[in-house]
Formats: sequence, structure tokens, C-alpha cells
Amino acid sequence: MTDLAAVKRALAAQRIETPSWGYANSGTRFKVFAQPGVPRNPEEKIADAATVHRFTGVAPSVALHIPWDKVDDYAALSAYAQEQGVEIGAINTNVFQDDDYKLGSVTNPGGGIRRKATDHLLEAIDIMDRTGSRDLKLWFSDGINYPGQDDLRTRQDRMAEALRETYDRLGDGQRIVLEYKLFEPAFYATDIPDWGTSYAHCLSLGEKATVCIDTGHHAPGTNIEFIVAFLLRAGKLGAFDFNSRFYADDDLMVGAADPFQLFRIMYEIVRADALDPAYGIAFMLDQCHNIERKIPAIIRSVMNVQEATAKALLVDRDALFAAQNAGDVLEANAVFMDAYNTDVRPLLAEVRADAGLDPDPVAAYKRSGYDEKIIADRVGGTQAGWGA
Ligand code: RM4
Ligand code: MN
Repeated sequence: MTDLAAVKRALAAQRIETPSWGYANSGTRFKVFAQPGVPRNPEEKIADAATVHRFTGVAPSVALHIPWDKVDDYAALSAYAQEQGVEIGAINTNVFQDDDYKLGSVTNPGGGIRRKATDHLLEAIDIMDRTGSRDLKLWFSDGINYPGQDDLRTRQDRMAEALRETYDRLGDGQRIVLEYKLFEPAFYATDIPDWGTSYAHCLSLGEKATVCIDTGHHAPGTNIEFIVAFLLRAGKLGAFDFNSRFYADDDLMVGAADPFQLFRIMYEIVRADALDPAYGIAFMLDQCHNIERKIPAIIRSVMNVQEATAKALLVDRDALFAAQNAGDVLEANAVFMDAYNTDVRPLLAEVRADAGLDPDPVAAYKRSGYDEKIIADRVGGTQAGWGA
């Protein structure tokens, strides 16, 4: 039998990090639809993240993206975040937007460009020293478009060299979380295309390097929960970038395209007792809200993760293991599906009420007047956003 009090405690203790860029303007390569009230600077993004935390109670940190969130004084930015009620989380690097990076960043054939890219990674660790961040999140768009364009093997050597230099600069308590992505912007071969490549680099780097799974970065049909289970067993799962996708890297709200997949992923987390923040996995969102209002979309995303987690916690593991060990295929599947088919919204409403929160965070946000206020206040200046 599932211990409901323990489920509620686990849900109350859950932590989800939101991305600064999710609050800013974004779009597709066809069009960015600007929205009124969008943040004009890192402080306003942090204020929006703090608002999400105020209504959900489980999103107390915000990831930054450098240089999109570049400021002169990161200690002051940290202090501002704390005043708002949140902390600065992972620092994301950006080695994909300069003209110099046309042929790659750390795997570029030009040594000067590789140096510039690696220096940016080191600069991000300087920022982490000042913000107190634990995680350096690395994603490389590096790759090639045409067979023969560059040497696949040499590019791995260059990648390993840059990662080593970056790893060696990490301080105590700091980590690299290394993302992978199948394709885009490189279309023929990406230098870190899959979890196996990321895992292999992390293994040779050492214990402070772990894999970050972005749920949108796989081929259609990939069994992501298998990757989760494998990496957890190997002690090499460091972080998630949650979002959902119908086709490629759609960056839609997590749990919107495939809530069942999200449940299966969260079950592997629960199965490994890895939900507790002390275990060390960063559960982050990496999303873009191109056509919907951003703050309620992020609140909804946090709630979607909570719902999948609640269902995963409700799996009757004793009954499941018994059925599995007895080889009772249908019973094992039925136990699993029972949990998935439970309506956990009343349970989460109770968890929120116990924490002094409104049981319906999206409705509470809409009533709060925050949306009207940012639309009225944030006029003038340049809106922050993709490419800014
Ligand atoms: C990439 C990758 C990174 C994110 C950027 C904005 O596709 O997912 O995690 O920082 O997009
Ligand atoms: Mn990502």
C-alpha cells in the first residue's frame, strides 16, 4: 500500500527550476511574436520567476543564460533574487550565436575560435563563483552539415580538450551537466548527439560531470525512461531540461505532448529514490512560450511535472515488484497503469493548501493583477529575448 502522508511530503519537498529565457520573447526561425509586459532585463526575468514560485511553492530557483543575462555585478543580482524570494540556479553557456561559431565553437577547426569558446565556458564558472551556483550547463550546437566537411574524430578530440580544461576549473561543489541533442542546427553530424556520447565524455572527465537530459533532444519514439534508468544506475544523471515535443525540439510545455512519457520518466526517478533535492538532480524547465502568456504557461508546466510526479509516487511498488517477480505481465502493467490513471489533482490541491497556497495556481495568478501590472509597467526599453 502506498503511504499517502509520505507521498504528500515528497511532493511538498519537490523542486523545479525555471529558465530565465522562458520569460522572455522567443519564437521560431520564422517569427518572434513580441508580447506586452515581457522582461527587459535579468532583474525582471527574476521577478517573474519569483512570481511563479509564489504561486506554486516548488520553483525556488531560476537558471540564467550568459550572455543573455549578462550583468556587471552578479553578487548584486544574486542579492536581488534573494530579496524576491528565489535563488540563481544553473548557469547556461551560449556558444551558438556568434558569427565566429559558424563552423563550431569548441570543435571549430580554428584554434583561436576554440580558445574564445572555451574562455566563455571558464567565464561562466567565474559567474557561478559569484552567484553561488552549483551547475554549469553545457550545450554545444557544434557539428557539421556535410559528409567530409570536417574530421569526425578530430572534433571529438577538440571537444574532450575543451571539456577537460573547463572541468579542471570547477570549484568544490560545482559540476558540469552536459547536454546532448540529436540534430539542429547541425544537420549531418552533431558532436554530442546522444546520451551515450555525453555519458562517455562525463565518465572520462570525472565525478563532477554528469549528463543533462533535455526531453526534446531525441529521435521520435526514443525510450527516454530507459536512458533515465540507465544513467541513474550509473550515478551519472545530473539534470533534466524538461519540455515537450511532437516532432523535433519543439520546446513546448512539459507534459503537454505526452503526459504518459513524463509519468514514466518520473517513475524511474521515484524508483531510484532520486526525487529528493539532496540526491542532486536538477529538475529544470527549458521551454519557450511563443504564442501563450509566459508566466501562466510556466506555472502550468510546473503543475504538469507535479502531476506526473504524484502519479509516479502513487505506484504501489510492493504490488508492482511482486507481479514483476511472479512474471505476471498483465498484473504488473495494471498496477503501473492504475497509478497513471489516478486523478491526482485533489491530492496536489491538498499539498498546496497545506503549504498555504491557492490550490489552483493558474487561477490565483490570473486574479493577482501581476499580468496587468507588468503590461502597464514594462513599457520602453528593449525587451529581452532570444538573440538579444
Ligand atoms: C538549446 C539547449 C539548451 C538551451 C538553449 C536555449 O537547444 O536545449 O539547453 O540553453 O537551447
Ligand atoms: Mn536544453
